Amino acid sequence: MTGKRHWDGLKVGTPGENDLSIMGVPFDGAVSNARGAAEAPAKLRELSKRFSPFSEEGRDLRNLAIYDRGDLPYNHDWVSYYAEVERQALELFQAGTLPLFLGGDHSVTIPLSSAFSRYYNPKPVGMVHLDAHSDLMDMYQDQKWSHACPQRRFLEQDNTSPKNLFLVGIREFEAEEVAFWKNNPDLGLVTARRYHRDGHKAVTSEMVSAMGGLEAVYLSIDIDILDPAYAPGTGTPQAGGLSTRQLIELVWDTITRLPVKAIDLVEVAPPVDISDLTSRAALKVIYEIFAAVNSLKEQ
Ligand SMILES: [Mn+2]
Repeated sequence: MTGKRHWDGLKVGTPGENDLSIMGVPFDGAVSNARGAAEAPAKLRELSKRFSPFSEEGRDLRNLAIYDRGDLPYNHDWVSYYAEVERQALELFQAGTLPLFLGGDHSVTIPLSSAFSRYYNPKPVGMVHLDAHSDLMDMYQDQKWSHACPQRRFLEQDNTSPKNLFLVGIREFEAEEVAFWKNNPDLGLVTARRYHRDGHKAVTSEMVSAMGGLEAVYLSIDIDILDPAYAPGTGTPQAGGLSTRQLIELVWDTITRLPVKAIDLVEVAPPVDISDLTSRAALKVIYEIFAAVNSLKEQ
């Protein structure tokens, strides 16, 4: 494992003793449009040097122990790379602390959520997916491991089901995804428009009542849930999205109200960004993830 570790001001944890483990998965071989997400883990660590170890409400994060395993170096053989991602993710689940995985494009959620489902099997597991896209394609551009497919792959695990998948922020579909949604009325799918019209409280209550009975939930954050005004630097930006403020509130509610046991943040693409706006938005979300985890520790 290589990779620079910063998260300045936070306590450096060890593999056995930490509150949160970070692993970078710098893979962007599965995107359909602009590449560059492979550069996100290094960029986020670099910018973290300038982030204060206090949350936006003044919560002191200096006692939060972070163990950063670095990045899993990218190789061009998907099969062996994904097998390695899955193996290393499984090790993190076995270590018993909360992992935060930094993509990479959204295809990395395929091996990561596979490790997660396998670890908790036979207990049912859930997924909260915050994204402009539902990623429910069976195949995309002749590829089952496209970044358009992770939630279909997740639903192939035998301890998952559409009723334990909750998507928020969706505003772009392929025909097959609309058909899948209509054929699976249990699927929790909140479009960006419905989020806007029903409001944050109604949507998060719906999410908690859908998933509250589970013991383990995976939170997958695609930065393109944000409107391109907030996050222009991503492979497939889509107008009409959420604000950074709304995403931070969604992340807080998910972590503090559901049993979140894994988190990923994907699709930040520094080479197509403007003044690092997207990376900074992602880091803001990451530091509020730290704060939410810290708030649970204090309970
Ligand atoms: Mn997306």
